[in-house]
Amino acid sequence: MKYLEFFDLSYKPKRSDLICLYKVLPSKEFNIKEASARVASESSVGTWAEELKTETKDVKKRLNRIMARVFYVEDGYAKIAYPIDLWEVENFPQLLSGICGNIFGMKALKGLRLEDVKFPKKFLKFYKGCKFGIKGIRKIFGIYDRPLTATVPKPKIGLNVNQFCDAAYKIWKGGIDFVKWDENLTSLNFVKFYKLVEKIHKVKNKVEKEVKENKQFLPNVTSNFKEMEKRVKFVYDIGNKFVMVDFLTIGFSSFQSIVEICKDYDLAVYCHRAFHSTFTRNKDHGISMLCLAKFVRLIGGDTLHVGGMGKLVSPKEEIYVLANCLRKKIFKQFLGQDWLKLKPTFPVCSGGLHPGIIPRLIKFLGKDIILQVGGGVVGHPKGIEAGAKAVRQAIEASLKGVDLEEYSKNKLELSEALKEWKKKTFV
Ligand code: CAP
Ligand code: MG
Repeated sequence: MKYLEFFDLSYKPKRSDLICLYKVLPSKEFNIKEASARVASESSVGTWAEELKTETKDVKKRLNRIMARVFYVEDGYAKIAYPIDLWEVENFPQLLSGICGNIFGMKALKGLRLEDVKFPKKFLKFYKGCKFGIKGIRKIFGIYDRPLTATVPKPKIGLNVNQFCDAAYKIWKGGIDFVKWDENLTSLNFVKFYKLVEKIHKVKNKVEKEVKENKQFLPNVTSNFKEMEKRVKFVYDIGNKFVMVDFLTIGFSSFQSIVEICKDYDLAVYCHRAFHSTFTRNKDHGISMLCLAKFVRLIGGDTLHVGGMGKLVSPKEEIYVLANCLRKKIFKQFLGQDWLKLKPTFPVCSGGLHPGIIPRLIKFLGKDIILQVGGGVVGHPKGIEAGAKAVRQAIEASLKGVDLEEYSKNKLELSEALKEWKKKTFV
């Protein structure tokens, strides 16, 4: 087949087609029509050799039915429609091998970025999204009127079981809802996974009795698949309600399977996005964070990091789009998406957060967010418990619409935090 056969601006996508939006940067020998046609060809049924000896009449008929087609190009963007029969819907890795595969290495392009994917009903019916999501997680805590909070007992690696649990006790005591593992904390010779889960579970029970508030912890089960299965079962047996995974570094095959296992165990899946910046950051080549947010909501992550305008690159408008994609039933930006019955996934704001940053996040995202404040709690000048209290005070002030300085007048923890990090603006 000739490349330009994959370019058809008269094609009207079927409701059953999967649609991709690509930013296409042709190499200098090609124009966007030639380059985008190559993308549609190489990501579906085509190749460089035009006359294949295998293309009998029967094969040609089939190719015509399942080939991708460029149906829109404008301002360097191309929309490509992929017929549903090109996909083994139940097999998420196969989808990525198509729409995120060879095409990113083609010499006909100097850059290619997958900006958005719009899933047809057949995908939503199979994957069904998350089991808990915003409503389910709020129900576990019995907290409905404010953002939830999380803290990683920093340093991200370095505390042994007792030291981690000691920090966890203070974090919970001061008022934080979740104690979270860090993305690269799994099981090390001085902090074994099973020991830590066992011990922190006891600490959680102790604190809950003392403060009469529900507390949860997010054990990072990231590992090879067989070990992840064991860790998930262990967390379930101990009676915890959550697991955490680095959904990208475990790979989509494991992510898809771990989510299914967690649904069976009635466990909520907290998704950390470590690894994403290797390919989301470059605006001229890679895959957008919006695509990853759609993949997580579709497959069934109960929460997802969306950025926090702190120490890591996360433009305000991107956070807003990601939060909309995760929370709205009808997502209208970019290609849009009607999520049908899939539950909203909880957006997590994190990365260099401290009480001084909290009001602006609540102002533009509202209360249905989880605020992860690590260093901003564990580094508080008056101690960890004070750090946790300062976060809760900053949330109270934000929800009441009261200026932080004003609100901190009779709140030592908040005023100390503001003093400590007032100058801390991340460039
Ligand atoms: C934040 C964090 C998170 C980042 C992830 C860290 O700690 O635990 O992993 O927020 O980035 O290790 O840096 P601090 P993102 O609160 O101490 O900054 O949320 O953008 O996915
Ligand atoms: Mg971290």
